[in-house]
Amino acid sequence: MALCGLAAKSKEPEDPVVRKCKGPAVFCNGFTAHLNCPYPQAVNTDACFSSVIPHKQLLSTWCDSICCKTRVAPQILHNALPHEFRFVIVHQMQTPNWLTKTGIDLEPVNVETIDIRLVRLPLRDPFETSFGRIDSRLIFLVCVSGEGLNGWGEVVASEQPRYSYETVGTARHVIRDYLAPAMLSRPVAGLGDLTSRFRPFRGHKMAKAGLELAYLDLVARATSQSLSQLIGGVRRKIPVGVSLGIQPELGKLLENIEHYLALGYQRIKLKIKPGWDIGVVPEVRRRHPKILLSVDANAAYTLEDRVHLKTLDELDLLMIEQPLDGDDLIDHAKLQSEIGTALCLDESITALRRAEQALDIGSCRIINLKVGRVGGYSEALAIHNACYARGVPVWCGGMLESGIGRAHNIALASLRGFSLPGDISASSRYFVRDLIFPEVKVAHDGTVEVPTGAGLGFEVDFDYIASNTEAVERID
Ligand code: OSB
Ligand code: MG
Repeated sequence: MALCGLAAKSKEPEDPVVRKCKGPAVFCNGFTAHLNCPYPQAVNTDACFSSVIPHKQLLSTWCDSICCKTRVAPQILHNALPHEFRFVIVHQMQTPNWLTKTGIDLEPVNVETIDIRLVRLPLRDPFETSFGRIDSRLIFLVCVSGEGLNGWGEVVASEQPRYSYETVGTARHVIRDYLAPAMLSRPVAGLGDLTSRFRPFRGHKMAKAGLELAYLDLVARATSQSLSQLIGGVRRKIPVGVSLGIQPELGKLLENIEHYLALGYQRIKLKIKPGWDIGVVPEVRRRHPKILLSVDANAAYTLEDRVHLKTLDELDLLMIEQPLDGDDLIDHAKLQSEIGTALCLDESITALRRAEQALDIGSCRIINLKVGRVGGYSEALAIHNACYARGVPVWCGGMLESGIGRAHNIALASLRGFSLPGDISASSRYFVRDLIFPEVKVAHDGTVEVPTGAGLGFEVDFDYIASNTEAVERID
């Protein structure tokens, strides 16, 4: 494998405790660190060791996992690697102590009012997944006020219970009747305080997350920090990919792919379903042999489709996302044991415990993290930390958020463990006009800048929000 070759050729003098060898291993302090990079499709390409960012990041996760599994100090692995890769290890050595921390301790905040608001945004193009098609997005905004400041969050539930059981309607009911009163009952003494007030109410994680997001934006503004800073983010730019819906015909999909690659997006994710899979993905791979390509089935298959799904195993995909049921871990583990491509779970990962169980039984090798799906920053940070400690890559998923939810996703994806491109596209990928300014932009290198201003780091466009509001309600 390319890395082994390069490692063996390195001209560095040998460190006394590290022996580089020709085979796929480095001996470090009596441990053997196998150089089996979990992303062969990335390391085998010529581009891998150039300055292409996604590959560096894949490598970074891999190095982290080597240090973690072998308990080899990063410095030792650093010495064993050729020069080109040492920056990866330098980052690892600078990992701050937040890794062991769960939750964030904050000053008590007196939340006085909670506004919930439904805003309809037309989509530029219809978006189709295995569970349905939409042509506008009903955005659910939450604005909490207190200490003379506002904090904004977004509830990512959809209008219909298709991606998950939550809907805009259920979230409105649960926030209005249970969560908001719990939040308003006394000053909120921290994220842990808020989550423990929400815990007695089962499920409804998107509703809970909406309030957590708004609260954290308020706290970040009150303490003049960006959300990224507040949660311990380390990235100034985040790599992004694009999720492409099911199209009426292959030609249209191929056109879209060209379009987003030309804009710089670092990874293409194709939505698949029975009938829009093995006739489509191989053709995309044939035309784009080197791109980072993944597929997302949104639970459209069962284990009986395993032979069918194995066709995808030949295509050097970065991952297959949520092929089986949203509730399932066990069948995914069976499928993962039979195919080489990494499975990634989205719908199935609803909490830290589920994530740990999934990893323990081998249901997946990658996790898509969505702050809404897991109930907020608190649980998302915990899952992130657990994955980081195990060397499991995570990436930030999306739910067709407005700029407000998108800004929260950017903050989350600035954490160290988000080593794969997220579904955080430019505002203009979905909307003609967004609810924030400046709108989210994707640079030509396929990255989004992490803003440094207080809170979300974007201005909220009240006028545009007001002109598109279908319903608004104040709870105090
Ligand atoms: O499964 O990741 C998903 C959109 C809505 C619901 C579920 C998903 C998606 C996407 C689009 O894939 C992600 C985005 O660009 O926001
Ligand atoms: Mg998904």
